[in-house]
Amino acid sequence: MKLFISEGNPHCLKVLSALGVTGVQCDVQCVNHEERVVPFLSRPAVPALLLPNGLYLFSSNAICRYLFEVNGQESSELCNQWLEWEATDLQPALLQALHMAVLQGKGSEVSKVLQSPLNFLDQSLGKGNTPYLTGEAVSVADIVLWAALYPVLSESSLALGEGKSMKAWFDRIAAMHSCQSAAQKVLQGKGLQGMKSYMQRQPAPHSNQCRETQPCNSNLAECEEGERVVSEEEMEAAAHTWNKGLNPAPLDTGRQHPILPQEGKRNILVTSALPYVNNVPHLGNIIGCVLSADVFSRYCRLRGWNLLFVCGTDEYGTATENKAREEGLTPQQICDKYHAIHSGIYKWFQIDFDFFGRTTTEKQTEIAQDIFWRLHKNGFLVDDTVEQLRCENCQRFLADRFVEGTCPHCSYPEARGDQCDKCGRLINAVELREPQCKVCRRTPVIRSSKHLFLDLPKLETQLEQWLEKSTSTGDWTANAKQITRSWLRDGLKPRCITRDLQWGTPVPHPEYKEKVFYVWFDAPIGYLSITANYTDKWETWWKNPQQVELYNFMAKDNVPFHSVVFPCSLLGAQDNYTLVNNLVATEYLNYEDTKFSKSRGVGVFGDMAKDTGIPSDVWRFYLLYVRPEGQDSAFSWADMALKNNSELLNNLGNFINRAGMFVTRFFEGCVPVMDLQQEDKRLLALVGWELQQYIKLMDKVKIRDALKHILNISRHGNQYIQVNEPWKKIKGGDIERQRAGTVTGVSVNIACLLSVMLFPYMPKVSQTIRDQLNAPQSCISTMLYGTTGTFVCSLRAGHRIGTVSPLFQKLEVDQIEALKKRFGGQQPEDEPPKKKTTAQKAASTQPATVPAPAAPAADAATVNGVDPEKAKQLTQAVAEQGDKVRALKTQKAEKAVITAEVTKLLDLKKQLAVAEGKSPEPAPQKGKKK
Ligand code: B3M
Ligand code: ZN
Repeated sequence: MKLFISEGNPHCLKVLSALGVTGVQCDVQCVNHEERVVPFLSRPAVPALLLPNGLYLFSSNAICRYLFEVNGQESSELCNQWLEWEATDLQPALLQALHMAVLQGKGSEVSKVLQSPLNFLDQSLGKGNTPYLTGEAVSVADIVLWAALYPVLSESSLALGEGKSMKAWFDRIAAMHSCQSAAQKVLQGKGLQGMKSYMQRQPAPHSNQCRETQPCNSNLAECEEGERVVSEEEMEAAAHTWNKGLNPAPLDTGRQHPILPQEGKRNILVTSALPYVNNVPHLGNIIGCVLSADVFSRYCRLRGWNLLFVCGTDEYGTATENKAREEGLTPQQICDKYHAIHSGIYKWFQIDFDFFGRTTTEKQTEIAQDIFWRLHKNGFLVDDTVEQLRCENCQRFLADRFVEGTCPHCSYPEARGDQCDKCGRLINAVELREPQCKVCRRTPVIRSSKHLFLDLPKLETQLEQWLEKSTSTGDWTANAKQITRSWLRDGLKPRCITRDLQWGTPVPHPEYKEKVFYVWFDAPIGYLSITANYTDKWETWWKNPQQVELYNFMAKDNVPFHSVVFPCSLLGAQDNYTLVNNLVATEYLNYEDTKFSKSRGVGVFGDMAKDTGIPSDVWRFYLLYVRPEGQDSAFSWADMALKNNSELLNNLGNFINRAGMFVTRFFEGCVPVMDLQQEDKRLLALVGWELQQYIKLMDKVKIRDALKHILNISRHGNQYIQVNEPWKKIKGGDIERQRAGTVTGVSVNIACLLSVMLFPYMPKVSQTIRDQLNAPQSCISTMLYGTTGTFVCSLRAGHRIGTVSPLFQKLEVDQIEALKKRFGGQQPEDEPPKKKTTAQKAASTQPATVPAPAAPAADAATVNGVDPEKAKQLTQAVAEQGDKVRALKTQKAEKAVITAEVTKLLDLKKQLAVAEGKSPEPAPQKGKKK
């Protein structure tokens, strides 16, 4: 028997799960989506099962049923009924939902499409009161439904699966090992994104699908753009609000430093992960923390909340020492140099910190040592002796990634200090045979050294209680919750907080005089010390959980340190610290179809963005438009040009410019009198609704989703202008001219509203619009109204606007091509490609999500099996896969997942060896590497 599957195909998830659960013996072959496995079918059909007698099954439910039957489990009538329901009722809705989420970026609207089938499932499970759909044991119906729903229910950003019974059922099946590994195999750990290429090949679902299964009512968003039905009541309410005008008590925009918590106000403390000082941040780093935190901070200030936004460079640690060695400077000089570079970059990106500090300050020493002594006094530190490798030549202890040697298990000569890339086993650096210092290649010696450990097991219960509260009352992104859960699930172990280094905060304990704090113990304390360098009253923020709401922004690899380790330090120190209430973690941003890499010169780094000639606001817009919110995403030049030209220029800019130009040309620069008709009121209601969605999403830090609602407003506006043709009506009789006036007046007010909504995303453009409209300062109070925000007339009849000019410029194809070439990672022609050290490779932090290239095929470029082009690709793939493996470990992913990725890595290495003309097996002797 042979089962044919294709990657990213949700139906294959069903059959692979069924295969795993039943344990039926069967070969599995992965093919392209287009592969014609079943020769007599007019269209390709995957999955397909070739039976021993040469016949085929090619519908996923039939295959699953067959596998269960082979295993002696005939399906019951109830079971068949569920399978029918899945195929006829659930599948069309799922197809529509996946289409929206995967291809249209409308993840936030998926719940409308799936609500009714999910409710049905939940209720049925609730009524049945059995663990599985058909009783006490798992049946083919459970597997089929689980697999069908897995892509959407496991994606927590879609916010589905609220039904308790359904959730319990789903988790029960998800816990089965065979289902997990099937999901990993099909979606490759990429979530919905893993289905993209499959979805692109599917016919678009009927757009009126959701109409049929579930009629839209006015509380629901449109199923398609512009289709939202607005009720009479909504229209009247919108017109009423509009007429009320702006609240005379405007938002106080002046910021008085130092900002301190205020009684009776919402006091929000925002941090973004402290960027490592020893590197220039790339776009992925920028969107992951500082830019996201900036947008949210700007939004909160618009809402009138009292907010402090702090950040700074993370300056201590081995990486800084190494950089100093590389550049021939002292660590302090490196920090000074790069701190200035970071500041410059963030300034250019208009990151509006209240304070941007650094971790190498006296306050840092003071506060870190205070926390240390408290932990010590409270009995949360334990000591232990650790054997470590020390290079006497370099005079330092070697961190795992700075040592290499022969694997004690498989004798692979290039094993790293933490793991062997050949056999995949984890290694303790001191177990390596013939270890070498990677810097000088001498042999290090084993030294034992006493270290201090934070007793996490002792703090675990306290931590869990606090987590329970924080995650249920605050906004934690799904990945943050999941990563934290998996750390706790594996049980906490004591963590070493000291290091044998010089460049760090000194450990004050007399027995550990020579040591410094480990960076991940020290760095988060930076948030406190940076605030302390901003104001003496820093404790009013950091020791004030009753009054302060803390938001931490970061990329997902930083999560465990912010959700487990640092909170444990603070809990153990027992000084009423403010702990994180909202943990906002992004996924990864890739660069085109690869990842950012300094060493390969791939990608745009913070300092280069300004040299592209593209304005900072446009950079911000695009990065926020593709913000890896809920799933990985990619920066793409072509897409950036497309979004600039379609969304900014043709949609947003065009609308705002037209509105202003009509006032200038037809009404001598003064806002005309507006006499609202049904059609105008309908637009006010639509705009008001989009504004409310924007606010709802922003309140939940769904920054990317909220941006789409701004663009929806200008789309409504453009349509409104297009239908009403004020440029024609202005030439007509009185009634027509008045109509032109109303349309112009309403439009220019929408433009004004847009300027405010844009403020968090594009601060300069926002200001430019308000300048062009000569808008009153009070207009930025729009979001102060209640909790939902309202759209009011802020530019009244008679208001004189300023000079209107275009806001955006087209990005031309050749311009983009040139930029793409410049940042694409091509080595300059005259310079031979540099061979990277493994340390450099290991230093790049973003895990890749790039699929490994297919096995090398002999082609014209291949000479004696040596294929330089392929080798280049594979070198990259190996580096990326290596990073991926490391990242999974950092995130403490499932062992099976890690093993699968390690297997891939080893396979890629073999392919690379072949492409380089070497033997795929590691060389028998070590020592050749340099
Ligand atoms: N510097 C890691 C990073 O930038 C680290 C963050 C510290 S936050 C306290 O990914
Ligand atoms: Zn050395």
